[in-house]
Amino acid sequence: MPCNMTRIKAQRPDLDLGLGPDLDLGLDLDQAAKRERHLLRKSEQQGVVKRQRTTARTILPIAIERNAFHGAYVVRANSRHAALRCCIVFSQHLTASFDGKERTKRTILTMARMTSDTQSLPFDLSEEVAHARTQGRAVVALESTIITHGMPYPGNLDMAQDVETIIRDRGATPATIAVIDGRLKIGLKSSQLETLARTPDALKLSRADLAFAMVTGQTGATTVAATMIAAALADIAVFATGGIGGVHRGGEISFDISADLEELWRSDVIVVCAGAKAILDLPKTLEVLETRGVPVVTVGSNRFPAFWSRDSGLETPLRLDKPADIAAFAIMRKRLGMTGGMLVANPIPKDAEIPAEDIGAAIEASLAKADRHGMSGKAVTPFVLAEMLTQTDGRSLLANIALVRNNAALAADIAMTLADADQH
Ligand code: PSU
Ligand code: MN
Repeated sequence: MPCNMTRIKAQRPDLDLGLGPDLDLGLDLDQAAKRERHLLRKSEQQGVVKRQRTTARTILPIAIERNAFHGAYVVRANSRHAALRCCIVFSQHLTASFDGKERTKRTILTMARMTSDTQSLPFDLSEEVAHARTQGRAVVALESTIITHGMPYPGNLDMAQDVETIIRDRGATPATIAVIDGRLKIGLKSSQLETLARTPDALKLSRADLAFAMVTGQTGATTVAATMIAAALADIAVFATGGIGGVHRGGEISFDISADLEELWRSDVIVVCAGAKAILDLPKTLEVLETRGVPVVTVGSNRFPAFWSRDSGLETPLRLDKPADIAAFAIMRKRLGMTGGMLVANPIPKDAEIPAEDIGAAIEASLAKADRHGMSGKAVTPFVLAEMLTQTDGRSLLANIALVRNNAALAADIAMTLADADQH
């Protein structure tokens, strides 16, 4: 979106809007205007391709969203300069679409606060994601631990690429999240995705160590918990994964309870999964979610699914069958002022499932082996998943891929409905 300096000046009174002296946007308009003019001149001299590049880096990492889901306009910027662009475009947008002065005031104050808070956000939006934001398009977050610690190469890469394609085909934009060389990435370029899929020693990052990887400049994959944190930070409302972590069998003795559960009640993200893995203690997992007030909604079934199998033998706490109903549920929670995420359980497609009676022995054997090897902490889940692959002769992997694809499609549909609701 090229910027016209004359218009900036003309628009400046809109930023005041009779709000009085308490509003200090803290922006050096003249300085930013000079820089903007310089960039535009430079990019014009360098031709169209270069111009796009400049645009993407300097202007696109901003987003102005009329975000009903978050109850207010949200302004994102990765620099002071971009923040200024935000304010300008935003003010044009405001005059076009709003007349309620109170709302306008609140919005501008929020904007001003965010402008100073977000001078340098510690994450990078991929060009694709940044572009989607400026267009108000739906974005779906994807985790990366499933790539580095959940499946072997090259199946993991195929899965990761497929899932992104499925999301794009449904009109939404995928944002695979990971930390690369200390930078939190919201959306990966295909070359980055490929490199990550081939990095078996990437860290497995959860709430405890996300920031650690960033300050030590390391590369790591985000679990459900860390992906939720990143998605919430980047205002991505929907996230697709395979299965969440939960209370492990024997958790009452080992105290092994995934940080995913804690995050589900903390971060405002809708997590679409195929239930929790049957290697866990599912009744206890549901109890924790119930205690923490996390809605658990199964799609199209009265039974909570168990990842590889459609039926865990447990009743689902809640059931909704349509993406639009799930979106409406999330919006109503927001309107009631509720924070925290929700879990959408999407049973694996029938033709891909491994019935519970077929997989039970493999689970027992894998858990016993983890025990014999004295596995603990974050190593448990990757170990058991890898062991399941051997125990089922690769069948668990095929099922895993099928269910992630299925979840990506549903997440995209939910995100599209939410984005649509935001436009109205
Ligand atoms: N489900 C999969 N494969 C995985 C995981 C889940 O099919 O690799 C990962 C997710 O990233 C999840 C993590 O957040 O395992 C949970 O690990 P833990 O149990 O250590 O919290
Ligand atoms: Mn654990």
